[in-house]
Amino acid sequence: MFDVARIRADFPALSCPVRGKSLVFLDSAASSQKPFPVLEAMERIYRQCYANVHRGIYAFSEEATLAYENARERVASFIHAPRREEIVFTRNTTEAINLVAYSWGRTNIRPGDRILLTQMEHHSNIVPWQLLAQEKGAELVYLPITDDGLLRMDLLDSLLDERVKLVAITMMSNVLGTINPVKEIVRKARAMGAVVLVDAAQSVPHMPVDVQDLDCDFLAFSGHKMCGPTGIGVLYGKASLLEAMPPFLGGGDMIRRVEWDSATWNDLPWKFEAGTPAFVEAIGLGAAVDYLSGIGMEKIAAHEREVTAYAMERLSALEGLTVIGPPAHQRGGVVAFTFRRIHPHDVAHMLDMEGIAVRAGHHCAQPLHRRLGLTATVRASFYIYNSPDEVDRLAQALEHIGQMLG
Ligand code: C6P
Repeated sequence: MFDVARIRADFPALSCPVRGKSLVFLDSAASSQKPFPVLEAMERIYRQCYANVHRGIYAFSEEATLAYENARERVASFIHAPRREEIVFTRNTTEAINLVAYSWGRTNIRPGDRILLTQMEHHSNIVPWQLLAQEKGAELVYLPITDDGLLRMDLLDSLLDERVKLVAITMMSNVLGTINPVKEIVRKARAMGAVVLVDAAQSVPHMPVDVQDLDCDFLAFSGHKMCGPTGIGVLYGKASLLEAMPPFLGGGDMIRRVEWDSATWNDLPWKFEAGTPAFVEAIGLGAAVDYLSGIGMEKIAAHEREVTAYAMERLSALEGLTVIGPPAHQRGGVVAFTFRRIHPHDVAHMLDMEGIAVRAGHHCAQPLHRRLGLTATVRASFYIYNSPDEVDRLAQALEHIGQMLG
């Protein structure tokens, strides 16, 4: 039994009234709320042992360093990374993908090479590759989607030829909710000698993810979407690849020895962590990982499937409402839709008046919206603390908006 009421009690922000109503927070795909254990873990460092990490030969610094490296260990085991050195802390998914584009990409991509993406990528998994392709004379190729937002897997083999050096795909779309067959894509791509990066911004927070089982080369995600703080993200990379890559940023902590005109690099993962890291945030992420593991990722995924299926049923029944993307059994907790001819921003604004927070716009996926013949959608996204009652509140509010606007 998934006890939503008990989980909600862990999230102080959820009991803050909004516009005189109880809050219905349906925008966790943008960023999730934070539970007490995460807030407390960060406060403990600031109050009890705050000092810079990897630098001080004194108790506070040693304790903070230990907590920071311990958070790395917990993140590694959360995604089943074989070695903790394969976990590089970044600011977010976007920075993790850019790190690979700058460091691996600039070393390995040559004129005429191809980078294979899909039509459902977030801008963070498009623009870094555009910059790289423009600089290197490489070409971007997109695996098309069907009208219901599934990947055209029937076209994969024909697009995956020896020119493709990198495949960069999202595990779950932030707009369609589609969960992609990443393991199969990785197997085919690796058989062709391509390196695979998985954008796991929407999957790691919501379902079990095992990098060894996927066998991907890189995987990127953000702490703030999984109950952790902002300013901390993760790049998982296979050690053999990370070892061979040049640094991304230069500065303190990432070096072994510095001469006037040259330097040598620190070991993994610190080679990629220049400057004072966001160590308090990393410690908060470690607490978030413990919190989610305590509930169980299988249970979280099952709960979100249930709420999403209910939301699709309730919303699809509303006159003039069109949900985009695949059926509930092929998606995670994201439901984007259009409602009559009402502008998505107006829908979101009117829902806000009822204390319901949703996102409206292109959700950082303009090419995908264009492919669907849309400029914007309204998006409700669900997490551990959302209940079917909140779906009812959303459906009732939409019905009311429909009646008001005719
Ligand atoms: N999507 C959304 O509302 P950052 O901003 O770096 O933490 O995450 C970027 C990102 C990358 N890939 C996918 C699939 C994503 O969904 C996101 C973030 C948020 O959908 C904010 S635009």
